[in-house]
Amino acid sequence: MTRLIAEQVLMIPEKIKEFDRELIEKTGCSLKELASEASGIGSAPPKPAAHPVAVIPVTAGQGTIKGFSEALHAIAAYLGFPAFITAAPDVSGLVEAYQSDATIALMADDHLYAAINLKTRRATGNDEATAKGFTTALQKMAGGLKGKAVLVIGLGPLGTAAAQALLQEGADLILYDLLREKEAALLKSCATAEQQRITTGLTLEQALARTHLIFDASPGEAFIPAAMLPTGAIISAPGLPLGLDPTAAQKFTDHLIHEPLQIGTAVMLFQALI
Ligand code: 2YJ
Repeated sequence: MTRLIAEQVLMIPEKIKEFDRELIEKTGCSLKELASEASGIGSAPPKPAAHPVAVIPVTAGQGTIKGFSEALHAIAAYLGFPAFITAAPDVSGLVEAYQSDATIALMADDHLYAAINLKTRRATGNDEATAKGFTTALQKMAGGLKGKAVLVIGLGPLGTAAAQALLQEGADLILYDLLREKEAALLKSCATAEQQRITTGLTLEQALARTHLIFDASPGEAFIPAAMLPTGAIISAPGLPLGLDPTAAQKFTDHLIHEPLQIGTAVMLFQALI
């Protein structure tokens, strides 16, 4: 995931209810239900109220992002976790999290955003959690993915994790990356049975002509015009910024999930409880 910027996260606390309402409209699932299902927590209902979450600001690298810790706090609190932002950042914040008896520490530097269960030592990363959450969202919007072709655009860590999650859901894959060698590398890393369910080497236009199910994990901005998208397109788009151009985003808004932090964070928190 590209480094977030303040404008992408500042409104999350005040818009979280509205976000959840829209998510329910589009997927039939609330954030809590979606994250619970995507995390694989199974039938045991998660009990967030019993697990305090410490959000630890991290000043390493390019430093803190205005509104980032507040956004994580708002997401955790919305899901029912007793959440707090540590008074001190970094190592002192981690000590504070332990001393406050927090179950989960949430923190991110410029390379990794992780949730760590301080009691069980289970650590979960944002890429895998985001891939799982947006795959579940796509599956809900599409009414299932088994045997259906999904185009994965952008094969960085998030797109690669998405490809794995989609294969697990039984989808067939069309892989696309501007760096074409990434398609071949990902194909090669898959088991033989899975390779038979994967298509590579198409242009973006050819790929979009073959399926209406799209997972946009690319960091490219506005390179997909409305005219390139098939009728009935359904798009899960955790990639930042959005690959669809503004007209396309408007046209497909009812079948488009695109947000910077909510779904991934929610899945990380539930995965950390397993
Ligand atoms: O605590 C803070 O405010 C900052 N240290 C947050 C940094 C947030 N990190 C990012 O946006 C990185 N892109 C995280 C990479 C996650 C990999 N998926």
